[in-house]
Amino acid sequence: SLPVESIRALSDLHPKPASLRFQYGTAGFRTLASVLDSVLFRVGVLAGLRSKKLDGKTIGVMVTASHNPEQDNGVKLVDPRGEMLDTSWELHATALSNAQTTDDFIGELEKFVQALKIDLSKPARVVYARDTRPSGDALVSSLEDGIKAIGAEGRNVGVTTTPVLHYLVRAINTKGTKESYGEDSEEGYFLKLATPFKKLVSTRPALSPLLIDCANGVGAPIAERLAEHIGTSLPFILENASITTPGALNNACGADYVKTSQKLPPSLAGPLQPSQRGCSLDGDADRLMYFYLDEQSQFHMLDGDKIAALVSDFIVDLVKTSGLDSQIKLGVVQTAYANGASTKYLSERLPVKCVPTGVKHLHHAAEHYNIGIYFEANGHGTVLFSQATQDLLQSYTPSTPAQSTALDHLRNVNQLINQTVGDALSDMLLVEAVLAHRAYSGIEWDSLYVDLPNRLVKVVVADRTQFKTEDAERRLVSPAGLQDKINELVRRYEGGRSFVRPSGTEDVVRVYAEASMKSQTDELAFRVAGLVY
Ligand code: 16G
Ligand code: ZN
Repeated sequence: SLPVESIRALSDLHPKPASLRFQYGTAGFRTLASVLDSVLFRVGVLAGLRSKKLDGKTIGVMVTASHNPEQDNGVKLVDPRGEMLDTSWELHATALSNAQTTDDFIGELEKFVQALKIDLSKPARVVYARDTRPSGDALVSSLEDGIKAIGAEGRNVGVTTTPVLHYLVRAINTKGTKESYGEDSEEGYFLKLATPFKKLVSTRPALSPLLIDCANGVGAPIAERLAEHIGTSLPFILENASITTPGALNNACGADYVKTSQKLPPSLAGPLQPSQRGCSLDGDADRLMYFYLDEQSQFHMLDGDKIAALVSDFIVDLVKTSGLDSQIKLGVVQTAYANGASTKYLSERLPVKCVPTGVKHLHHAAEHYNIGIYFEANGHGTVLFSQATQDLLQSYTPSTPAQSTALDHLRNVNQLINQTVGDALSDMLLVEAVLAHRAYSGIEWDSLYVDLPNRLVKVVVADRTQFKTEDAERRLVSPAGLQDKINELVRRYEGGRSFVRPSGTEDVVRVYAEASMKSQTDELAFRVAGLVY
């Protein structure tokens, strides 16, 4: 039965603030760090129960608020294969976090254990980590109390990136099996990335140094250690690496800043030379944006859609050259935020599917292909190779030297990619490897297609739950009649497209618009926003 006494004693140390309602959303729980203590404790208990439910498999817990301001924090659970928490458990997490008193919490737990038939005699294992936020240390202590209360075994990884934690969960759970993912240590992670990268670029002319904007977050120390493993094959120049300066995290820098403002972080105006490649990580290093300055020092952004185009082309070519194109079906997954020009470009080359926002939707859709490529425009993405495809890559015997080289490259690409979740550092090495093979500079990569001007606007509304969508968020079904009005507006703009959806992470409604001309795009976005307000 439940260790009620230990849960009660420890739960009393982590009371839920009255009048607050928490929700496990697309990014787990995320809000002001100062109100998260009880949530962390309860997530510790829940992680233990999830592990017991899955026969003692190790569950991951990541304490981070990604690109949010420094005073926020958050927490999300990672399932045994290194993937997002199963959707059905999101509701359980929300329910447990909102129990008002310790008694209510224990009552909810008892109901929950019974309903899900959780065998409490099973072992429980939890591995956890946090980003560099100053609030992280105390929140991890609260989490540890929860892990202890349920009698689970905890492993603290300390300060690391979200993708490293996902990697570790998969590595721990596949240890000693034929699907082994590598050593279950940060060292194992660096080797997983560095070894295939060095092989991929070894026959290519040396890459020029890459400037990396670390958002003053955990990407900085991890990139620094990755650099030691990468060596001279790709020199890193780390910028915005001040992880102890109060208020610096994600402040006017990082991947989200670059994507939303479509500008170079002011701190990079000096360090980034014309024609040099640069990229930005977000606060937990699971998003990546590229950019460069042209000869006129004009800023150009290469977002998740451009990464998808670059990577898809490369993989399509390798599959064809290796002689495996009849056996490997590729596909790309995007969301409604994908630039229309990228969707057009990709659709001319391979199947493209559109799904609702959020990694879990993209990830699951990508699993339907032998090789599934997914990137959100915001820079979060990865490439999934099905197990059968990985086996095929191992067993296939090429019949020409060209096939053999392409096969080697495919094997290395498969190794290099962190397939558990979007990983800015893994994606960055993948991009660099493709650029080396294509002999592309930023300009050539950028010219694969020309982005349509686009604009994103946030609207604060009385009740965002009134906004309901269908067709992968491209159409509103509620409030009634609103979509018709949007359609009518969109028709008046050349190349116009616009959609409205409630945010899953903020109490706002988002409006996206694109059109052939910049001024028209802004006008369309604001007029649609006017309809929503
Ligand atoms: C979260 C999602 C991200 C999505 C974003 C949308 C994960 C791990 N992250 O950050 O994929 O793009 O939310 O936010 O799923 P929004 O709903 O506020 O627009
Ligand atoms: Zn992130």
